[in-house]
Amino acid sequence: MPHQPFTGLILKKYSGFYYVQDEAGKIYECKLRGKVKKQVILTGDKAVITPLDEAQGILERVEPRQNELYRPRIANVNLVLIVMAYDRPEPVPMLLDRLLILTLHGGLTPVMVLNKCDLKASEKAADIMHIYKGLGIQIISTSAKQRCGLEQLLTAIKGKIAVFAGPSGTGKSTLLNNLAQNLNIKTQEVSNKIGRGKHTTRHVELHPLEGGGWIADTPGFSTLDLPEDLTSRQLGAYYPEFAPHLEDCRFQDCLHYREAECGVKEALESGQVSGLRYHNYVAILEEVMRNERCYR
Ligand SMILES: Nc1nc2c(ncn2[C@@H]2O[C@H](COP(=O)(O)OP(=O)(O)OP(=O)(O)O)[C@@H](O)[C@H]2O)c(=O)[nH]1
Ligand SMILES: [Mg+2]
Ligand SMILES: [Zn+2]
Repeated sequence: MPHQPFTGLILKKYSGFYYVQDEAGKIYECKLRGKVKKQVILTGDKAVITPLDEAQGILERVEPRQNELYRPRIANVNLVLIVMAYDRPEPVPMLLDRLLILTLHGGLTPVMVLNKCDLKASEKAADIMHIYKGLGIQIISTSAKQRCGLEQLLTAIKGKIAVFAGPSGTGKSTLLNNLAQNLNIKTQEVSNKIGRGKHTTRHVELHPLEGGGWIADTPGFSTLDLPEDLTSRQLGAYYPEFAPHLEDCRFQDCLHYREAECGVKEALESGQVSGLRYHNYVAILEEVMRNERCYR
């Protein structure tokens, strides 16, 4: 019987081979059809392949991608798991806000993962749970150590391509190892055969999870620099708690900064908008405005 082409997901590239997973979870080691060679093909791309046998195929072409992260270079990510810890290290709200802005500005969905729930929540972690609960962002408490909350995390990732983000030491690698206990054996065999350490280039790999969904093995954002194209006018949109108060701003283009008669600042006074969030907003706004003055 001839093998029919199908569309699968590129889990990784390695030495001229592309590892493409079909809907049933089977992975094919693929070479490129000669004519597609000039195209940039990324981990996360959806690719049409023609199987040669049960384990090998020819990559015919890639489908247009939804989006692309640059560092790491990976296509079609739609979920960012922002990992903070209950303690050790204490969460840093400013980092959290910057990661949320990077995620939302990239058109991706954030999920906050508060790991190490086996530890007593630090003051900052308690603040964060309280403040961010009202923002419409899903928050999942986990302990990679005690294997708690992992089911919920798997449910959030289901059907999605996810990357981790967050400060060092919060447990991203430990979470990945625990989630990927269900790692497709074939992928593991492949990576064992390849071995690591010989090659300095880090290849981005997507790990298929049980129940569907994939997670990348490298953090989604390698820098906390604000997006280059972020404008001061856009910033407020990434603070969803401002939205109900915008109609009380006198100026339509209010930046909620030095303007008089500002609904957001009134909400800050009355405690409806968190001081911590507002102060982060102002600090980030000033940074964006400095960049605007320098480069535009
Ligand atoms: N108590 C506790 N410790 C944890 C948990 N998860 C991870 N750790 C520990 O936290 C430390 C850092 O974990 P990693 O997984 O290396 O953290 P990471 O986020 O990958 O850090 P980077 O790779 O530096 O960004 C390790 O000593 C882990 O054993 C947890 O749920 N509870
Ligand atoms: Mg790590
Ligand atoms: Zn305002």
